[in-house]
Amino acid sequence: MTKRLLTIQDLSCVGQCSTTVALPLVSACGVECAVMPPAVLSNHTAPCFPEWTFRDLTDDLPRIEAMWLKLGVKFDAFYTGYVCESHIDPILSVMDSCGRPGAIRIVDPAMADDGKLYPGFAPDFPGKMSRLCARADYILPNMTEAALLVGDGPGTAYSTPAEVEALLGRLHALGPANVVLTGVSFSPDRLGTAVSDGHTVQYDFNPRLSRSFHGTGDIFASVFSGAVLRGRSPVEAAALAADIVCEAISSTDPAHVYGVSFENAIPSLVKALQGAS
Ligand code: PXL
Repeated sequence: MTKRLLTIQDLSCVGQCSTTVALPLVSACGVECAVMPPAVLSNHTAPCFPEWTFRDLTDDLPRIEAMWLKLGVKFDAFYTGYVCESHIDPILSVMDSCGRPGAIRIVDPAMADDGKLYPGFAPDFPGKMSRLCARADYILPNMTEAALLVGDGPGTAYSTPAEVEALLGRLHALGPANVVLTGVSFSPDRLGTAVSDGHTVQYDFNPRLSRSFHGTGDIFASVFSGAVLRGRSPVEAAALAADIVCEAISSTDPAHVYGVSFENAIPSLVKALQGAS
């Protein structure tokens, strides 16, 4: 039976991030993707868009959950991304009430990148996000998010295996069963992931691309989530997600400034998971 995943992250109408990335990519993995957008924005908040509208839907979340309980709607997995403080308790509630037995919780603590919190998040927000991370089967922080979650400065560099593995240990201490850390690099020409189950750390690297784009974390998290639900191991899922991010970046026209043309990588993604369980 096709697995059903609920993604909980904003709906940015334009910008190729969050829900507009998760829906097509999770679907391309062969997994049903339901959505619960806790906020609607005109566009994302990265510097290429100096302004945005924001409609908060916090009050709708318990009503949606109550209707799903009434209708008996259940999910095999939850995947959360960019959310605000007021969304965290409603998210924990829907995870507790609407999961099938053994439902997987994947938390992308999307709140920062390149040494900075995203606009609009207060300096204490990482402490709030750690409440979601504590209850996760998988957390998928980038380096900036990982530093903030453990209480280090956002620009802290972890550039040796010993430093990365100490960081992973501190992330596990927050409570998640598995940590998938992105943006790991021990040499200028390679960038990759570290996947830790609390006992073993496995690394995967790709050549570093000279261009960086907004929204790559959402592509990574969406493909990782879909691939895990299709039976891939966490290490395989992280490697596939990184490959799809690289293909998407390489195929994006440099004039396309606000996101990544991930659509170009969908055929490879479908092919990679063909015949998966
Ligand atoms: O890609 C993360 C993200 C999601 N949603 C919104 C954002 C960002 C990053 O800036 O602004 C609204």
